[in-house]
Amino acid sequence: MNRKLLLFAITLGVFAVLVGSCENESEENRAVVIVSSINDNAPFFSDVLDQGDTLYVGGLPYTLDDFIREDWIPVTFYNRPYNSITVTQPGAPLSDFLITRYRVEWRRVDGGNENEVPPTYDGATSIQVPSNSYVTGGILLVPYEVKNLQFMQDINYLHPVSAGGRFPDEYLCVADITFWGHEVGTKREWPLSASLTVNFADAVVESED
Ligand SMILES: [Ca+2]
Repeated sequence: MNRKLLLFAITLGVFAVLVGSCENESEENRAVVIVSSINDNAPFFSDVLDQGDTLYVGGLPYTLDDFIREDWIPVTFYNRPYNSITVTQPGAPLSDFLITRYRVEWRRVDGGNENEVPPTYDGATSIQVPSNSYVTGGILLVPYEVKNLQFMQDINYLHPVSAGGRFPDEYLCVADITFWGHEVGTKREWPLSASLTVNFADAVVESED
């Protein structure tokens, strides 16, 4: 094989690899699903303790009606049909996408103790997003047990700074959320991610008697 023929053969080989790669990508990406919005495009305030209807009686905290509220947030997904070679009509069953699970990971952004964040949480869901559609689902962001952790209790109204607690204080955090799902009719999982600012504090809404 002379030099020119060898170069031509190498060029053909590279071209074949490139075409093969493109075909593989189009096979794997008939739809592009994104997180269009999370918590209606707003940061989330997490109340670590709900004081109920009565905050104080006779100058003392009235705790019998206090309770912890779990936090749920809306997440909107958008499924955009996508491929460059194979034509798939919007609305075709193969383009529908099913969100099946998610993971919430936390980090402090206020310079505070980086270990004082909620533990990583894995949730399951089943949110089907038809092709060329927006769908909003709800996910559990902060489970009950998180607000029972000592560092969370330290910032509720029962633990003021004057008594050795940290109230009023707040923890500024970011929740990094990864969703996984797959096209309906396939098993190949795809991740998509979003982040949300979450501030933990105690919202005391009633003045002392
Ligand atoms: Ca109360």
